[in-house]
Parts: sequence; structure tokens; C-alpha cells
Amino acid sequence: MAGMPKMKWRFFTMKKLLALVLALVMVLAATSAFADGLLKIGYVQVGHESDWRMANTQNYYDVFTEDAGFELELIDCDNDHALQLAKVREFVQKDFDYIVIDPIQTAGWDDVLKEVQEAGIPCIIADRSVDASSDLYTTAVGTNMTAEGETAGKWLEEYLAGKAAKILVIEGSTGSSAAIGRSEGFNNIAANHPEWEILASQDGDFTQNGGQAVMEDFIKRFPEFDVVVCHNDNEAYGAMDAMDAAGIKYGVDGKIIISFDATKEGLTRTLAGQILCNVECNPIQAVIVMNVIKDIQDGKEIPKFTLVPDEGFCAPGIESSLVTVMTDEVLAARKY
Ligand code: GYE
Repeated sequence: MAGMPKMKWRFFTMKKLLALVLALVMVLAATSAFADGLLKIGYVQVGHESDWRMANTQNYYDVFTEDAGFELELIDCDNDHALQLAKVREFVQKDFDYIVIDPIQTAGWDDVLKEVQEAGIPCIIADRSVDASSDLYTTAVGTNMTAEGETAGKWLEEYLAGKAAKILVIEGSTGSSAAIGRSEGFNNIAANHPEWEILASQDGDFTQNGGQAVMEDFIKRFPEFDVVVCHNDNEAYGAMDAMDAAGIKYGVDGKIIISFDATKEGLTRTLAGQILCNVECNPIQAVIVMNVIKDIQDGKEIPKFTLVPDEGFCAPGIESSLVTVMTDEVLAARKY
């Protein structure tokens, strides 16, 4: 009988220990986001409208991995501004560590940026820009879209060398900084050329179908034209399809096609002499965003804007002091 109380005591301790372990497991589960030490990154992506966009999305998945210390939630906003705002608010509610915004449009950001700021969450504007005070976000990373438009204009200036030209423009999505900047840059150069006539400028929404539809309409309305400026490669493919169907020649001895992005497929068509000038816009931006985040984590001073550099390319056989002439090597080096 002497052993009984001992047994009881042991049993009691066991129960207590089990309860303690259980409680610990529950606490750990509830705080796993902290326990695993991963930084929660919310990225509101524009959509999936182009090859550029797909490469940009893939780049974020490749860089923001758990091994690198991140938990990434990337939302494809399908070009829907209201959805993009709602998703940013959701990230705020879930108390993410960082919010990265690739703004579909420049307008309409003030309120939501203030909310992110009030929540104390660092906010990075990536790729495209917003029409809001830079006091409302932590920092921005992206290319200079106006400079891209100017490169296209300057290349045309060099190529035409004083010849007159009738120009058609297939714009990117209306209200996006990419479309606004590229138009502005190209128009800055066109303003110096009274012999250039911009016949029309229409939204092709950065998609191949959009580019094709706009080009089909242009072909009906403008029997005579010399140049088609497409705000991205996918629009250029659509424009080519429309011209193929109408029996219109393009390339070194046909209509001049200018494009932006310089993706693998875009540069393939530049090397083939179908697109005469292709101005690069680099979608590989995630490492730059990650480094900015690391600097913020380390308490370092960060610049308000980090430029992603890009260059221009032209078809073989064209001499240019402004852009790189395409070669097999350049194409082989292109990853996206
Ligand atoms: O040029 C286009 C994409 O924002 C720079 O968006 C980006 C643009 C890119 O859909 O292909």
C-alpha cells in the first residue's frame, strides 16, 4: 500500500506534463509565422497579360523562397484596380511584414497607401509607378518608361534620317505608367519632327489579342502608314498577325515595327528582322526588391527610388549608335 500515493503523484505529474506540452504545441502553432522566422511578403501583381508579366511573376517565385527566408503571397489581380486595392487591404489586415504593389494604374492610390502607412507596414512600389506623393510609400523600384519611349523615338529619328513617316501607335493599358511614360517619351522626340505624322494612338491593353484587334481596325482606317509603335512585344505579335492576314509586309523592306520589352520571343523576331527596334524593359526585378527589403531589415538608409536599367536592340543590318544590333549571342543570353 505504501506505493500508492507515489503512483498517484506520478500519474498527476504525467497529466500535468502532457497538458503543458499540449499548451506549448498550441502556442507554437499559433505563432508559427514568427517561430519559422519567415518574412511575410504580399505582392499584388498586375495580372498575366503578357510574356513580360509572366517572367516577372516567375522571378518573384524564384527569389522570394522559404530558403531565402520569405513567405510570399502573390496575387494575380487580372488588371482589376478595385481588386488590387482590396487585396492590399487584406494584406494590411493579415499584418504582413512587407507589401509590394505593382500598380495597374497610376491613379487612385492615396487612401490605401495611407492605410498601409498607418499600419506601419513598409510598402514598396515595384515596376510601374503611382501618381501619389512619395511620402506615402517607403520606396520604389522600376524602369524609366519615359526614357524607354525616348529611346524608341531617337532610334526612329536615326533610322529615318529626315524622311517623312506616318505613324500608328498601339498603346499599353490606359492609365498605366508604362503606357503613359512610353507615349510621353516617344512624343517628346516626335515633337521635333514636323515630317512625322502620328495618325492614331489606341489602347491594345498589352495583350496579343488587343494588339491584333487595334491593328485590324487601323488597317481599315489608314490605308497608308509607315511605322507601327507597339507598347509591348505581345501587342506587336498581334499587329503582325493582323498584317499577315491583310498581306501587308513588315520588316527591313516593309512597315517599320517598333516594340518594347525585348523578351526572348520579341528578340527572336528582332533578330529575324521583323521587329526593327525593340526597347528593353527588364522584368527581373525581384532580387532588387529583396535587397531593398534586406536593407530595411538591417536598418540601413534606402533610396526613394532604385532604377532597373535597360537598353535597346535593333535588327541585324541596321547601323545604330543608340541601340545594340541583335546577334545570336545576345539572343542566347536572354533568359525570359
Ligand atoms: O511592358 C508589359 C506588361 O509594366 C513594364 O506591363 C510593364 C509592362 C510591360 O504587361 O508587357
